[in-house]
Amino acid sequence: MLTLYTYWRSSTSYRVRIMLNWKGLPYRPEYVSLPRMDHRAAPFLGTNPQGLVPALQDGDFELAQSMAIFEYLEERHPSPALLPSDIQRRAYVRMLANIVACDIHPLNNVRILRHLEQRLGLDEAARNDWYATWIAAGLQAFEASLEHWGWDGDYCCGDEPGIADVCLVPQLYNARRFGCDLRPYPRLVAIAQRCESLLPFAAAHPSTQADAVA
Ligand SMILES: N[C@@H](CCC(=O)N[C@@H](CS)C(=O)NCC(=O)O)C(=O)O
Repeated sequence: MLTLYTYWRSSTSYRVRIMLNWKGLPYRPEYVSLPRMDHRAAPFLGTNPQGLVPALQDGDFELAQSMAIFEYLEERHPSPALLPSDIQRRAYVRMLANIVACDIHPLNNVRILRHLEQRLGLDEAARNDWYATWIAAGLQAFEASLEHWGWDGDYCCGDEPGIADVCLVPQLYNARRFGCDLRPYPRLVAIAQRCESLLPFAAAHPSTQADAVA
């Protein structure tokens, strides 16, 4: 049985919950509260010394970083796949996923926002402006890329969701949470809506997690 160290509102944990559900892999959730700073204390630091969720335990093997967890799960449990079979399509969906994983999420993570407020003295309005700026830059790039490369279908690449969709949906959840305007991204919103109607995505939604706080 797999163990997932997760926090309901963590978008990177949300990614891994979707991956596990998509592949039909049962797991035991181990809840790590970010507001309580559980991620910076024992015992969690014994699992991931970087002090960030998610982390996955498979037997006595522990792994952190959602995208590394993705590659591990995809290789270990190739079917149902989250990568297309065609090499160029595989590269394409990784490119889209990296817009979120490398160019949006790291700039807007909790520790960055906390640093802006507590060390650099930004007020809430300035912090939200920072957040919205990097969300907009990334989502614009994602939306424009779908148009530029012209892949069609119901999802980011064709008619099956994949790793790009797995990254997109939690990022849009975060954007909504922070009140970002999503009207400039009609393709992204439509794709996410389709994904959210699928059980593996719905069952991974933050609001359905046992550690969710109203
Ligand atoms: N690149 C990492 C990022 C992990 C990460 O930053 N997780 C966030 C939650 S979404 C976290 O633990 N934040 C705690 C903090 O910033 O103090 C991944 O993809 O797993």
